[in-house]
Amino acid sequence: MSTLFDLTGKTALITGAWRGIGFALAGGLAEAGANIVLNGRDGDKTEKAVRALTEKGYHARELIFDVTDAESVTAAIDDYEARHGAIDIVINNAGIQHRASLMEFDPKAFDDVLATNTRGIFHVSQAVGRHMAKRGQGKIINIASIMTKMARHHVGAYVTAKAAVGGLTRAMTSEWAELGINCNAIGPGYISTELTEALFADQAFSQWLCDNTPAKRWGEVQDLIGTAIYLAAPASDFVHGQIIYVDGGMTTTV
Ligand code: GCO
Repeated sequence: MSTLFDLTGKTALITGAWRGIGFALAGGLAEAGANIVLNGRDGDKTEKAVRALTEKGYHARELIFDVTDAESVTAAIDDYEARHGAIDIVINNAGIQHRASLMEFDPKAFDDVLATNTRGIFHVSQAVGRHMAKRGQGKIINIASIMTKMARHHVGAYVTAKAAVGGLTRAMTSEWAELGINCNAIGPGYISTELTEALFADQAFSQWLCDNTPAKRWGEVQDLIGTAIYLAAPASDFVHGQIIYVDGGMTTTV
C-alpha cells in the first residue's frame, strides 16, 4: 500500500505555481516525495516560491516560461529534460480570470483567458508529452473547474475555457493513454485564493455559495492536495480521461 501514493524519485512540473492552488499542490506533491519544478512567468515571484519550498527541505527549482508562448514552452521543457532529466508529472494549473458581462466582454480579454486557461495546457502537454511518450509513462493533471460543466454570469470566457479543458483532457486520453500517459483533471469548486478573493470578501456571495454547497463552506487549497497526489501516483495508473470534482458537492445538487 505504501507505494501506491509514493512520489519519491518523480519530478513534477506545476505551471502557474508561485501562489494559490499551484503552490499548494507543489508543496503537497513535495511532501509525497516528488522533486518540484515551479513554473511562472515572473522570475522573482517564482524564485521566491522555490525558496519557500527548499527552506522546508524539499527539492525544488524554477522553470520560467509563459504557457501561451508555444516556442518558449517547448524550448524550456526540452532544455530542462536535457539538463536535469525526466518530467514525470505535469499539473497544468496556470489560469487567469476576467469577469464581465458577455454583452460587454472585451474580445482581447476573452482571447487572453482562453489562451492561458486552455491553449496553454495544450502547449505544455504536447511539449512534455513528447518526452513522456518515449518513456512510455507520464501523468498529466489538468486543473479544470466546476465551470467545466456549469456556468455563472460574468465569467463567460472562463466557463468556455474550462469546458474546453474537459474536452482537451478527453482528447489527450484518446491518443495518449496507449502511450502510457495518464491524462485526467481536477475540477475545483470555489476555493479561497487570490483568483477568488473579491468573491470571498463579498458576504452576500459567500452566503449564496454556502447555501448552494452541501458542505456549507468555501474550499481551501489544501482540499485539493490528496486528489492531486492520487492522480500523480501509481494508484491511478488505470484511471484515464476523468474529471474529479473537489467542490463540497456543489455540482451534484440543486
Ligand atoms: C467566479 C469564480 C469561479 C471560480 C471557481 C470555479 O467568478 O465564479 O472565479 O469561476 O474561479 O474556481 O471553479
